[in-house]
Order: sequence, then structure tokens, then C-alpha cells
Amino acid sequence: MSSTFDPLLTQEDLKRIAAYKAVEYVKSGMVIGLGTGSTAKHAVSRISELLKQGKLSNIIGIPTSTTTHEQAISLGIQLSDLDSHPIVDLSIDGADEVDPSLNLVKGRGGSLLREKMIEGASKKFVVIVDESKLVKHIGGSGLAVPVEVVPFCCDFTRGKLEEMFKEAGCTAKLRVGGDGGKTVAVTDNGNYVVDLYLEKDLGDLETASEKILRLPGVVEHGMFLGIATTLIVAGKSGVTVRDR
Ligand code: ABF
Repeated sequence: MSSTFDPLLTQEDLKRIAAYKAVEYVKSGMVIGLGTGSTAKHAVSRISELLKQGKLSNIIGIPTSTTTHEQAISLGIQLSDLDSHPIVDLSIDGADEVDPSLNLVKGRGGSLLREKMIEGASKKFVVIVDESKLVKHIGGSGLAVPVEVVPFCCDFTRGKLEEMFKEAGCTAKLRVGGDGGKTVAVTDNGNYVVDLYLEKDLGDLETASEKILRLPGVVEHGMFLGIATTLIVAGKSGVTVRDR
């Protein structure tokens, strides 16, 4: 499905258009996974707007980060969690990279574990991106594949990850905070993030995923394989919607 846009639209406009399109899947009474990031925040705002207009009702949101929790609370969206609502009807979230099979890299913005738990528990997971996020192979763009690790001996875990993917030219770096690198970045779960920078793509993604998850010290990684069910892309030439 596609429609044509004004070529003067900004990247922010495209993010909003993709997000609004995704919110068309939201129906009254649904439990909704609320994503994190600059694209997903438009979806959260739109849901609140439709609730206030009375066009939606009885929505329960499950936020994927403390940031989204705060945004949703400030907009008056009723919230819950997976303990109380283990089945999520629909999640809407952004991504850092999307391949043609709808495999994703997520977590460059810091949140990935809660996203994977909530989006993995969703009957439908709609990914919303502007066209800059589309890649042929995830993890091969020179940008990071994030891995959430426990703080205990995190440099040991970092070294093991680098060694694991040395044939792909991996450099593994502990992520630092936004204070010029004086402190380590801490996730919502109190963990650290090791970013894997690769010269080549990872080859078989399921194998790479298994290897990372088998390493003690690793909590989760940012490759979302086979989880997304629908992709909405907004680009200068229009919006496209694709199901996996
Ligand atoms: C989160 O937002 C992350 O998993 C991903 O890193 C990011 C994408 O954010 P944006 O929409 O701001 O590019 O969901």
C-alpha cells in the first residue's frame, strides 16, 4: 500500500506519519505495548489524543521504558505491566535497522530488554520507521548492535563478545553516558550496554543470536528476529505497509 507525500516533509514529519498510520490498528479495549524513541513517542501522543476525543476508550498501555512510562502518565494513559497483562494485543515501536525479512536492530537509544519482552508477548508488533532505517543486512551498516550486559566484570564480557565476532571485524565498546564519557550508560534495568561495531554482517542471524545469549553476563541483545509482524515505512515518496 502506498501514497505520495510532499517532498518538503522533514524526517520528523515522516516519523509522525508512520506513527499515526500504526495507531489506525489500535481499537478500543486493547492492551497496547507503547514503544520508546523519537518515532514511537508520536504514536503514544496520538493514542492519548484519540482517547481525549472519545474516538478510543478502555486502552491499557504497557510502556517499554521509564521514559515512555513518564510520557504516557503525563498524557493520562492508563498503564499496566506484563505481570497483570501477559498477552498484549498490539505493540507499536521504532527500530534502528530493518531488513527485508523484518528482522530489526533496536536499542541504540538504550532500551531493548523491556521492548523485547513486551513486543515478544504481542499478538501483533507494528514497526514504524522513516526510510533511512531500511538495510539489506542488519548489523552490517557499521552502526552498533547493542548487547545489554550485567555490570559485574563487564569488561570481561565485552572482550568475550569482541572475540566471538572477530571474523566479522568486531570492535566491542562499553557504552558511556551522555556526559562526555565520564560515566557508563545505565539501562532502565540497572545494566550496561556493550555496542558491537562490525566490519561485515553477522552471517546467520539465529546462530549469532544463540552465541551471544549463551555467554554468561549477557542479559539480551538488540537483534529482534522474527518478532515484527508489520512494517510501516514513511518516505518522501509515500507510506508503505507490509506484513511479514
Ligand atoms: C527504541 O527506539 C529503540 O529500540 C531504538 O533504538 C529506537 C529507535 O528510535 P527512533 O525512533 O528515535 O529512531 O525503540
